[in-house]
Amino acid sequence: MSDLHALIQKSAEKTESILDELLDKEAGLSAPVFEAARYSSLMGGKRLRPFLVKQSCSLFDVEEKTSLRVGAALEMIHTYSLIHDDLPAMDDSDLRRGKPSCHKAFDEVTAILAGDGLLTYAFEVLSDQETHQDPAIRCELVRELAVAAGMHGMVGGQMMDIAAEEKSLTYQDIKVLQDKKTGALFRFALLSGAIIAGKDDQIKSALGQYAEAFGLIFQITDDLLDVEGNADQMGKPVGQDPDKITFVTLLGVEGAKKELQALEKKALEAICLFENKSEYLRLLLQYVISRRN
Ligand code: GRG
Repeated sequence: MSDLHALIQKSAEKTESILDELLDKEAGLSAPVFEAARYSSLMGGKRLRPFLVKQSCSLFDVEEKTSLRVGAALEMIHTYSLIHDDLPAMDDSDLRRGKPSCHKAFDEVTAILAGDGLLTYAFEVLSDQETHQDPAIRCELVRELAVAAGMHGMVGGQMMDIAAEEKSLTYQDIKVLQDKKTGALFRFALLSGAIIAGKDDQIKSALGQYAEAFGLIFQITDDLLDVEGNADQMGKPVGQDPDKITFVTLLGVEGAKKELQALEKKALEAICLFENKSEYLRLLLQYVISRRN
């Protein structure tokens, strides 16, 4: 497992450095939006999504420059979603990763614009020929990320989450909601290597099945951390909304832990066709299950 930790750390450093390179420092009247985008993009985070892009790309020997740029574009979308989620109109959160959230460090207008800027810049990066020489592959990456991030994916899931407040949801409802809200970006990450390498539907379906289980494992762990976690390690308060229906309120702590084991088994089965090349995807499941932030 220590190998995996070192690999995640190295991949996170490379993601930080490409984000630093891609995100300009501008002078003049537009400077605050650049500063706020850099502030939120370079303030840490586990960089799990770019790591998944890297692992998916490693299965098919994709060039590192391509996987880094795809990972950076995806991280920009993730960062935009966190900036907007922290706003008073949504989660109203003053802290993110233990530091003032974007609208607290700057102001609401700048935070909204920084989120919008990161969202659109992600597609500028993906569609640039520096990302891949084949325009058909760039186009497929752009389309798949748009589907994952937009109303059919993350934005739709966030709407469902907000609209569901005070409604009683079933396990199936929560699964659909979370699959869109957090699962869709993980799915894009895991499919990215197969898209770039032009792989067939059988390969994409195997990665899709792993992604579905991975997304649920990530979310159930997140819900468990909200009950059992430590605010200092999480970098934000925990247990803020005890009335919210989550996997843990529906399954109970022990039920949720059992579900994690079943999902880990499913995910492992889905990627067995990749044999040794999927070693880190296999180890990553326990890493996510035992994470403390
Ligand atoms: C505003 C369109 C829009 C969408 C927001 C994903 C999301 C939708 C909001 C985030 C709310 C939240 C905390 C969800 C729980 C799961 C999650 C995405 C946690 C944060 O992801 P990590 O743990 O974050 O990968 P780091 O800080 O490591 O990057």
